[in-house]
Amino acid sequence: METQRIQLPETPAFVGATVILPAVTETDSIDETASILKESSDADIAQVLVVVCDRTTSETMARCEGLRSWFGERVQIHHQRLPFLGGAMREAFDLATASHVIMMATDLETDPRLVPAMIDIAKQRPSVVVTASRWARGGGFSGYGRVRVAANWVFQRLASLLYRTPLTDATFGYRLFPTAVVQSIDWEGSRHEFLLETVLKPLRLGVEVVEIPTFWTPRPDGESQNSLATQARYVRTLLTNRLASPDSFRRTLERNGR
Ligand SMILES: Nc1nc2c(ncn2[C@@H]2O[C@H](COP(=O)(O)OP(=O)(O)OP(=O)(O)O)[C@@H](O)[C@H]2O)c(=O)[nH]1
Ligand SMILES: [Mg+2]
Repeated sequence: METQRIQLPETPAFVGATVILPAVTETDSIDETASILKESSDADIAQVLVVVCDRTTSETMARCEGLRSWFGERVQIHHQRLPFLGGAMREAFDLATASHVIMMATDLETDPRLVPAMIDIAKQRPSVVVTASRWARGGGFSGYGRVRVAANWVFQRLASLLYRTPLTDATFGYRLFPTAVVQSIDWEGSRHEFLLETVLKPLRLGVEVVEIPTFWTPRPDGESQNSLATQARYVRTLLTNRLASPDSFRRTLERNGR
């Protein structure tokens, strides 16, 4: 058996977006997300990829089904096999069919009103990753807690130093990617540290990442699935992705040498 590393392909144009919506306990915030996306970006959304898990409540499930009233046949509800948020996103990346994929949440912490700005950048520069930053000028936090904001700032400075990047928010899981890029990378993270990995690996592979400011406000309903123990995993993700050879981030294709 021969193996071959996948080259990062070019993305010549924005053709449409796959919006990934992971859901566990959200209710009204799913409807509000849908309403904002429909109003602002309907023509650009080709696929709405909802990811649910065993812990997704029946009320949340019903709201996810209700997305069909907004987006019709474009909605696909996927029940994840791999566990946790990283597992949800990794499976969604492989199911995405549009030219670009938007990784976001259904708890309104990833402001859906930013989607048109992300797509505008993708239309002009289809090969770049667009990432939302709470630390960029014009962004910010409300209700995040002083200690958490301080710890987040220290971590962001460390990320920026280690990866030699002017980007200001490595941990926020709100990004647009060329689909071909995410499908060419060998992802590892299983929990929320995966969100960090999604900027570190593209950066080390030389993909251009541009950021736009966003303001973070806490979720209006449902519960966070992120814990302190999960956040401790971010340090390991930051270090291992810095030390590894970027070539090892590319997926391998197994080929029969016949
Ligand atoms: N399908 C699926 N969705 C998940 C899982 N864990 C979290 N999510 C969803 O992913 C989104 C972000 O998760 P949160 O737990 O709010 O994480 P976070 O916003 O990064 O962390 P906090 O700042 O603590 O809220 C939400 O829409 C969750 O419902 C999971 O294991 N499976
Ligand atoms: Mg959240």
